[in-house]
Amino acid sequence: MIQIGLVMGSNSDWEVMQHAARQLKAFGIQFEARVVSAHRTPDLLYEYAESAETRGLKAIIAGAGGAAHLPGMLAAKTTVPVLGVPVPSKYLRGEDSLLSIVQMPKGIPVATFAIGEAGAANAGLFAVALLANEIPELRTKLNQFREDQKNTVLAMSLPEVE
Ligand code: RP5
Repeated sequence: MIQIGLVMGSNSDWEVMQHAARQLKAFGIQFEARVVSAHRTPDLLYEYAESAETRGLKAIIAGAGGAAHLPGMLAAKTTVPVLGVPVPSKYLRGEDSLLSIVQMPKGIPVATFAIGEAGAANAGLFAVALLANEIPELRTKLNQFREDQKNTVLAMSLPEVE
């Protein structure tokens, strides 16, 4: 059963949003990846958000660039948690996307992540953590991921000064 929705405003967002998909896949999470544009396919956005709960989605990761209203509009139409990822934009490097996602007025929350790849990957990891509340094996995997990451850093060395 599909647990996580991964949506983005355009296929041009995939380069960034694939980093969320990679994390979900690494943890064996079933997800669906779709292009849903807030301003170009608003009816599809409504339909997607309205059916999210009955379709069993536990969270929706939504990435968009520019005036990035996709995560906020999804959140307006469902109480399934929405994780927003600001995708870097051409002229303002995603600062516009970040501000339009993070500055939600009181009442409709969107959990907002960093601009770009790190934000997409962390949104994926956050979705895993949400699911791990109900799935102990996932919690074990997540702890192992942290352990491996720690050991990678502990094994880091720096060059000698000449
Ligand atoms: C937004 O506009 C998308 O999320 C994308 O980041 C940006 C550009 O879209 P394209 O012109 O590449 O389709 O809707």
